Amino acid sequence: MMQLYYLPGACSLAAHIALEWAAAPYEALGMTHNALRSPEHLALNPGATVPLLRDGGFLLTESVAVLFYLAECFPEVGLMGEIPRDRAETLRWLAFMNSDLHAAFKSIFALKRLEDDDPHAAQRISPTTRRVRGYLERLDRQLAGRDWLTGVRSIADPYLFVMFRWAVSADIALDGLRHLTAFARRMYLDPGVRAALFAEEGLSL
Ligand SMILES: N[C@@H](CCC(=O)N[C@@H](CS)C(=O)NCC(=O)O)C(=O)O
Repeated sequence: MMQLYYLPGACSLAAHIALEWAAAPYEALGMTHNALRSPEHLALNPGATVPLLRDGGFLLTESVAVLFYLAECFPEVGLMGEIPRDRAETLRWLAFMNSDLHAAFKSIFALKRLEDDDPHAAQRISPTTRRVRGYLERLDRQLAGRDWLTGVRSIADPYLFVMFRWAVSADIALDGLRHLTAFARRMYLDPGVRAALFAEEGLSL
């Protein structure tokens, strides 16, 4: 049985949802920041990050790789796309979110942690916040007329859902992003999403 190591609400939530969508037999192991840095865990996962997926002797990190692996292991669920162009679209949006949006959120959250002690931190948040808002506008435009980011449900969707939740927790203005907020509402009603959220945060909505 696969094991997913996660931090509640972190990027690992995307893999958690993908496991639910795949109806895969799996075990979700909730971690803490300290537990990730324990010597036993560092021996498995020297980067001390989630998601970490364990499949027998195979240990895999990096959200995009973990999501891709899950889509490949459960091809009947069709979470990657059928034809090369659909699969490329899935990777296009995953790459955009992982390298641009996720990275920008990381700086916002790091600056917010400094905000109380460092007067410059607050000033440095605004440009990154504007950049994130621009990325979200791009995602919103892509979702116009589509229920899912690429047009069909894929592993890009749970990643987008995590990015949406981070936007809410980072107080990014979401006004006017009606396609994105409608997408998030649909995701909150999805049984797989609800199961993963319930396991991670005890949220039933
Ligand atoms: N490039 C990695 C980044 C993973 C990452 O930064 N994960 C964060 C949570 S979203 C983490 O594990 N942080 C460790 C910690 O906060 O202690 C990926 O895309 O999976």
